[in-house]
Amino acid sequence: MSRTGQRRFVRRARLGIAATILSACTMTAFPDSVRPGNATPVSTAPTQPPNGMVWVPVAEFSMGSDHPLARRNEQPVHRVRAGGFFADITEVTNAQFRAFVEATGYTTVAERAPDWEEMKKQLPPGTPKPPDEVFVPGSLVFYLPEPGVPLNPGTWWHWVTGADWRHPEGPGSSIEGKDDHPVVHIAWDDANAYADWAGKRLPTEAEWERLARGDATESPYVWGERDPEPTDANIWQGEFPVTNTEADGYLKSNPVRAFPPNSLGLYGVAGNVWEWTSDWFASNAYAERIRSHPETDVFESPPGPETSWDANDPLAPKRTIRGGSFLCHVSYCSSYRPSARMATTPDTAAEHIGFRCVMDPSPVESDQPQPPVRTPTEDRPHPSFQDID
Ligand SMILES: [Ca+2]
Ligand SMILES: [Ca+2]
Repeated sequence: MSRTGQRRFVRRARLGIAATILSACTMTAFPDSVRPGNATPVSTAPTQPPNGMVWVPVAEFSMGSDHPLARRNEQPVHRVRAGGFFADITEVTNAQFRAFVEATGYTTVAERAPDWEEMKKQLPPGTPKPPDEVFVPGSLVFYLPEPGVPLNPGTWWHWVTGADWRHPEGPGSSIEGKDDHPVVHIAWDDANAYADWAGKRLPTEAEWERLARGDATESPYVWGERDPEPTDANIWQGEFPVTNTEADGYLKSNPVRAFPPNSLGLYGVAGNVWEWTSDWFASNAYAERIRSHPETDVFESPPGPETSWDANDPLAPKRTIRGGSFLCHVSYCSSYRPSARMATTPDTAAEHIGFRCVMDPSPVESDQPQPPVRTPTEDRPHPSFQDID
C-alpha cells in the first residue's frame, strides 16, 4: 500500500472508530418513534424565546423542489406541516462553542488521535500497524485547485493534520477575531454533544426546511423566486472551484449576521456553513415517505428514514446536512436552496460544516408531550469517510 493509500486507509478507520466511540458516549440520537418532530406542534409561542432563539410557528409548505436545479433526492415534492419549536437565530458561533468546551472539557472528533488498539478491532486480522505519523488528529480543509482539474472533491479537499475548530485551516491558523463566525470542523456527534449541553437538539430535515423557508413556503430560495445576488448570502461567485471573485465579500465563512435574515429572522439558512440535521440521509426518502403513506395529503412534521441509504455510496451510512456553504456555486452544488439535501458521514468534520439547534417548548407551559427518552446508539451503523462537495 502506498503512503498515500495507507494514510487514506487509516483515516477511514480512524474516523469510523472516533464516531463509534463517541456514539457510545453521547447518546444523542432520537429513535423515530419518539422523535420530537412526531409530536403535534403548537402554533403560537408558549413563552418568550430563549436568548438567541426565535419561535418557528407551525406552517404548511412544499417540501422538496421541482426547480431546474433540484436534484432527484429533493423529489417528489410533497406537503408538510411543521413548526412549534424555537430555533437558533444564527449558526452556532465560535464563541458559543468555546463556552461549551470550557464548561465541559469536550474534545471534538477532529481533535482526537486514533487509538490503534481500538482501530485494529475493525480491521482484517493481521493488518500491519501503519507508521506513527498517521495517528494524528486532523480534518478536511478546502484549497483552491489548479485550473483545469476534474470536478472531483478530492482535488479541493485536503486532509490537514491539526485542523480543527480552533484552527480552521490547520496549524498556524486561528479563530482570533472570529468569535461571531460559525464554528466549523464539527462532526455530527460534536453537534449533538453541544446541543445536549445547551438543552437543545438538532432539527429534523422537515424542521430545518420549515425554519429555513419561513414565509417562502413555495419558493426556490429563502428570499423568493429570483436567482441569488451577492448581497443575499455567502456562496461562491466566479468559476468553481478555481476562481472566487468574492463578490459577496467572503472566500470562506462570514460573521453569522452579515447577510439579511429570512422572514423569521433567521440568519445564514442559505450558505455560509452547512448545518447538521438529526436525520439519516436516504436518497429516496421522499418517494418512500409517499409510498408508505399513500393516503396522506399533508405530512405532519415527518421523521427521517430509519436507516441511511445513499444511492451514490450505499456502504457508508450518512446524516443529512442542509443549507449549503460558502463553497456552493450554481454550476456544481446550488445547495443554498432550502430544499437541497446533502449526505455526509457522521464522523466527517470539514471547514464548511457547522450547525444550529432547535428547542422544544416546555412541556409544562405548552401542554406538550414529555421530552423524548435518550437511547443508546451502540447499534448505529458504522460510518466511513467520504469526500463531500
Ligand atoms: Ca463567498
Ligand atoms: Ca448555514
